[in-house]
Amino acid sequence: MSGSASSVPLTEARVLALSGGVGGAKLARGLGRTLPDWHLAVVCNTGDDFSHLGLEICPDLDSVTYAMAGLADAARGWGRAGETWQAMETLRALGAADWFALGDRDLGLHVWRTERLRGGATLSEIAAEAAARLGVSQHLLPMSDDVVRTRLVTDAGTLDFQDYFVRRRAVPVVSALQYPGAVEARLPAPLAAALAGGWHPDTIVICPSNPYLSIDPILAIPAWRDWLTRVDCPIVAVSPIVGGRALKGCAAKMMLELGHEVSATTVARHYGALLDGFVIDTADAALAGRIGCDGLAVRVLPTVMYDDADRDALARAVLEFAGSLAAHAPARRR
Ligand code: FO1
Repeated sequence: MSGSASSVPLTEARVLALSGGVGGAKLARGLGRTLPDWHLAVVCNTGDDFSHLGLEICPDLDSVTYAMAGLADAARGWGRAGETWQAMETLRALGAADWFALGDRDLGLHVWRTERLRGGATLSEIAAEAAARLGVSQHLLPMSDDVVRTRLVTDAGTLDFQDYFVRRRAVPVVSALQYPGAVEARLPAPLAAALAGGWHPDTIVICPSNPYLSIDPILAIPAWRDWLTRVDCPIVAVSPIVGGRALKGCAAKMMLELGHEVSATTVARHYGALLDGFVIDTADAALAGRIGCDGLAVRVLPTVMYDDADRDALARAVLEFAGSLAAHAPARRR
């Protein structure tokens, strides 16, 4: 297999999912297992990407790739199962930076990607090739082939994402987020080509990812926002906030620091008129009326995913919900 990895064009995809890493990857896996091969395209946040120890690291693309391929470490949510850490031990002994843990198996992907990027391949080509070579029969795409980075304005200064999230363990208090590069960034080349040919998906799913860290970098790209505002299919988001808490990561902490109530309602308001449907957890059933009062369709479902049965059940229910919205041809809210 050479450069373009899979011969299946993106236009085969019927469902497009927007995802960050850990939480989003779980639903992406369920969607992939539920839909026929190549019917799903997952677009991954690349605002978390960074250069480290001479390597190009793409955490969310890799988390989704590993999840879809069945290679992910279930407990950590990032990196590979059965990982060993001998390269890190050597790096530590040499006095190199060891705050970002690169497992031995995982390292191979970073080395290969860095070489491919230096050889002139685009991130879209590399993501598709990595996925196909690891046995994934779904389309995986970066949000852009251009460089967009997430930066956080905090009480410890303006920080690059991984410096904030991993090195400083998300402790600094966040007052604003920046996405340098977003305004100039283009849609990833395979998506731009598919859209130029008149393709559109039947459903768009915003996975239960951190809205500020994982989905906003995508929405900060004007070409993405323009397309999502115009696209003629239901857009359904799944809340990453359950019972007033984030299942993983720092979404709840950040929500508070940005002056919002920690609630699924805040997530729905954050996405606003972009959405046609919103899925909240059974723990938040009491919020359905409040969230739906401005015409947004709300579905209450068990959204906490412990295993593949949970992921598949949520994926099926989300697709059924989106299908019901399409069938009833709602007046577009955007
Ligand atoms: N997250 C951590 O909390 N600590 C780590 O050392 C770490 C290493 C790492 C290596 C490769 C990779 O793909 C992801 C990694 N992550 C690590 C996760 C990552 O930083 C974040 O979970 C995402 O960027 C947020 O979605």
